[in-house]
Amino acid sequence: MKFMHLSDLHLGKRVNEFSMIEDQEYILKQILEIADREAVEVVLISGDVYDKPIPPVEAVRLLDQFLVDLGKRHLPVFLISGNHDSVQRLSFGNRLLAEGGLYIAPEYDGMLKPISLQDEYGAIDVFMLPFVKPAHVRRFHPDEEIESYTDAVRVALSAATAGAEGTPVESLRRILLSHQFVTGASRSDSEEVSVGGLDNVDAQAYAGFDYVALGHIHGPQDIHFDGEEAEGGCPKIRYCGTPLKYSFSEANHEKSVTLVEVKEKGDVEVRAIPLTPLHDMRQIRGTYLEVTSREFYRKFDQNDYIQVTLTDEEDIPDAVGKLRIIYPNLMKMNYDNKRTRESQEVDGAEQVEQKSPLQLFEELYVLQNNQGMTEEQKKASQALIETIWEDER
Ligand SMILES: [Mn+2]
Repeated sequence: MKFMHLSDLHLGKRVNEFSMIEDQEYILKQILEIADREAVEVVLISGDVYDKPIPPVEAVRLLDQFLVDLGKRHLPVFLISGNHDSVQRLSFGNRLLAEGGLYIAPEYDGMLKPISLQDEYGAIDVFMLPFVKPAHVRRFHPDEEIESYTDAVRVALSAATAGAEGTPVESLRRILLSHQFVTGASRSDSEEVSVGGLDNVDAQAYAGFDYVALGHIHGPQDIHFDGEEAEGGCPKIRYCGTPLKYSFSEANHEKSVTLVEVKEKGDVEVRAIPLTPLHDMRQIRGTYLEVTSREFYRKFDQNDYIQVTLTDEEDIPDAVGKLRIIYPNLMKMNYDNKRTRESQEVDGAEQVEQKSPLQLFEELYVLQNNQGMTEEQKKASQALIETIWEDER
């Protein structure tokens, strides 16, 4: 059976104040084309469907359209909530929607019952564990010792029951959707994982599954399972990543969807299909003259989401406004020069009182620009200071 594994759509997200909704609409269409081309049979969406617990209307519309488009293709869809979603809001109507093949994980209630699918090799049980914290799991398993996220996931999964009756355990294949930070995963800037790093789950907690479709971490990556081998081999554990770049730390990612082909027990094949965004995310650097030369910008799409790092020693007046003429989707601009590289300490009050206004101003200038004033600038400043003082008398 052929699964498509998606996660972290973050519908409704704004990146550096730019709405991503058009980019998201574009990429969801591309995902549908891939589903058609690859003859995908089941879609898994592993959390962070929306960017916010109360998503904007256009994000709700977009998800609705995407689910309708999948429904038209008669593809069963499994969807769990991530830490950005509100599990109660996202799972509204889930018992009714399940009738139509749209399975949305309800709020965690201490149980984990699978939906059973059938293919030529027998039954495949699909389990859905929405994003959980230790407190969620503790509430339903008060007798278990749950101190960490690893404990929470382990205990939650230990309550997993078998779905289809009659399929012998040794040939039963088990798929899990989960949205957690698994130990060892490499992060990027857009995840908003809680700081402190106490939220990680050891991969061993996922023993006993054939494929674990993870969400939460935004770069696509396989997770190495170093636990004791369960019967039927190690699980394949993978983050499929976001369909779009959501921070400049992801500028060099290749975004993709993950296709998972599950054959007989022990035979799971994973493939990434690259996605091409409406606007790429790109970091460029150079002097103002360099980055505004045609020779420079004709090598890529000027409509990309751009971060410019200017290396000029002197600030360019209204640089953002000017750069936006060439790069309309300029998201960020910063300087990398002597001024931004070095920081200096400010003197205490006593030393300040002994200095002349010009000396103080000169120090401020050096602090900001990491170079002294020219003689001309000194003269102009001195004249200005005298004029101001004259007025005050
Ligand atoms: Mn996320």
